[in-house]
Amino acid sequence: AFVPVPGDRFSFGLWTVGWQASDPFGSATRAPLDPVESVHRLAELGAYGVTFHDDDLLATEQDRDKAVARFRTALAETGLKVPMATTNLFTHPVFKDGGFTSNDRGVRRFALRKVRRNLDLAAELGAKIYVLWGGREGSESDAAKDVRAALERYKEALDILADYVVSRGYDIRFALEPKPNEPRGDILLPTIGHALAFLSRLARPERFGVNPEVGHEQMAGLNPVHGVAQALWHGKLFHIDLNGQRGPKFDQDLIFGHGDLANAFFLVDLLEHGGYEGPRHFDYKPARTEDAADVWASAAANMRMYLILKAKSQAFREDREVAELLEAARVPALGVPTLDPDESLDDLDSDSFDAEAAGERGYHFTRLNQLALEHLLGVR
Ligand code: 3MF
Ligand code: MG
Ligand code: MG
Ligand code: MG
Repeated sequence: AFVPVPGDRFSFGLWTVGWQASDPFGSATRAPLDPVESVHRLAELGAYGVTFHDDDLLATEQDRDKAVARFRTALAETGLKVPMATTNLFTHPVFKDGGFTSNDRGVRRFALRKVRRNLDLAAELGAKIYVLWGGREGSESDAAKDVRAALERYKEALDILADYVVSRGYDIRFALEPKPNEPRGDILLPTIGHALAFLSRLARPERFGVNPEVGHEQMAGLNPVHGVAQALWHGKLFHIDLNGQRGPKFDQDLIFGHGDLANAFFLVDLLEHGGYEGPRHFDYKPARTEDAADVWASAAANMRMYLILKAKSQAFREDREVAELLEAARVPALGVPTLDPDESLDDLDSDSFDAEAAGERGYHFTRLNQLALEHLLGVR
């Protein structure tokens, strides 16, 4: 049980297993990983897909053409798919004040050129989603950035990229990835809500959705289950970055479920029953303490954890006592429209509703939550 197969649609970024574990206070603890090895290892572990930033392909082979050719061969040998690709607009010093929203116009033009080149490759490799994480689109000082101008330039860049994709006939949609801070003090589009509001102002809003990351919402003190549910409600959950985080602190990128486990349980329940059909993408970092072999144990742990939580969520839903408690808690009743189709606000004047009695009635959410946690703990 809990053995992943490609049908589970698990995917990993090359930058996850390939992270060499350098952090602001310490140098790398692991050697660079050949993307070809990552593709083979991930396929052996039962993954469905691999994703990449343009620069990830160059980890061990500096010649881009050769690197791409070797990557393609590995994909063909393993059957691994490329459901998503993205651009690194954050590592090189040129992007220290951002890419699309750098105060330097030359940098903004360079950033667009870098994205275009990788978009072409993404289309060739069959990617359907292109993620845009604006890691350095932000500031440390409010004097340094005209936020309204920055949003205007952000929109300009995304409108240009959407036009490009349409003009080339690419079957690609974009997913904005929110993050509140790190590496910048404040990052533009810090949460799912900000991103959803922003994308509605783009010239081709239908081409844009979000790629929420579990830990990024938790860094902002927010509940990813609520944010992801809202993205689903808007029809905008194009992709997702699954990982773990323990409260509002630096971006931990723990293994999925190794942060807030109860939150991970309800997120899996939402993804499995809320109509999300995209890949289950892990954006985690193997801990800095781990060696080259541990990396693969950590990759496997993400998928195993998801499958365990999926089974637990299924058992929770099939439990008769849970069904009764859901009913008692009036959870299904929230699906009923508040007015009948032929009613208007005036008709409520004749309602005989007893507010005192309703105010005294309990919702029994405690028993429901306890049952969910008991399923999670495996005692039911
Ligand atoms: C940083 C991230 C990014 C994005 C990636 C786009 C390096 O916190 O989450 O990973 O996910 O750039 O997919
Ligand atoms: Mg993260
Ligand atoms: Mg991240
Ligand atoms: Mg991410």
